Amino acid sequence: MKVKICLIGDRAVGKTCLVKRYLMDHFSREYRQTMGAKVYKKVINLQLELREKMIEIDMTLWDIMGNLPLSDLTDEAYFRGVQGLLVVCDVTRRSTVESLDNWIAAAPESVRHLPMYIIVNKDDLVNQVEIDEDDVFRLGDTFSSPVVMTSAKTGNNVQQAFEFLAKSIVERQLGPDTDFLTEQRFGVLERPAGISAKAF
Ligand SMILES: Nc1nc2c(ncn2[C@@H]2O[C@H](COP(=O)(O)OP(=O)(O)OP(=O)(O)O)[C@@H](O)[C@H]2O)c(=O)[nH]1
Ligand SMILES: [Mg+2]
Repeated sequence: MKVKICLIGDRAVGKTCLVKRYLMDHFSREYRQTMGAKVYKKVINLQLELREKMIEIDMTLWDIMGNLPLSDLTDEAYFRGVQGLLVVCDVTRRSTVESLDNWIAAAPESVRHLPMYIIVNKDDLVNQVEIDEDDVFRLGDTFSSPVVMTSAKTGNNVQQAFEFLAKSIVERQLGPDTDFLTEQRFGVLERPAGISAKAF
């Protein structure tokens, strides 16, 4: 199954570093601003616990530059076919949290209702933290989305962030597991006497 994910959020919050940590298990201190958008690919096998099956995902990651004029976000090209968003802010800069609203508001209407995770990155910089736990909970409520604290530097929660989102997308695409529901229904119904299992 193909999955397209876009990363958005202010400049220098760590979008490119998160992608590089996930894809190459690599981190660089050097800041090189992304120009426009950069597209990455990765094929993974995702275990879908509820369905007890493994699925191959052909993942495309769109790493979009942070100091893009927000009006450019309405540009169809970035979001064409997107199925989920990682909206990234920086735990050491409160302004990057405050601008999450603007990023989400600037995305096309259809995109705003897709599965989304709020990523609070740079969790390793414990002495420079500008947002507290309450802010994190509030973020989740405001955007009705899971919030994940990550560090591209240490790798903390990075793989989880990408793969939890991928799982939400896949579950949404696959819809209810009808086999599972059927099994459950057979389990709870009393089978009337004289009727074969097949006919039932
Ligand atoms: N300590 C620490 N530094 C980080 C982390 N993630 C990124 N950085 C640093 O933050 C700076 C910006 O990282 P990038 O990944 O280039 O940021 P970006 O969001 O892609 O920025 P734009 O391309 O301008 O939108 C770099 O100097 C990184 O080394 C992290 O988790 N911890
Ligand atoms: Mg970048």
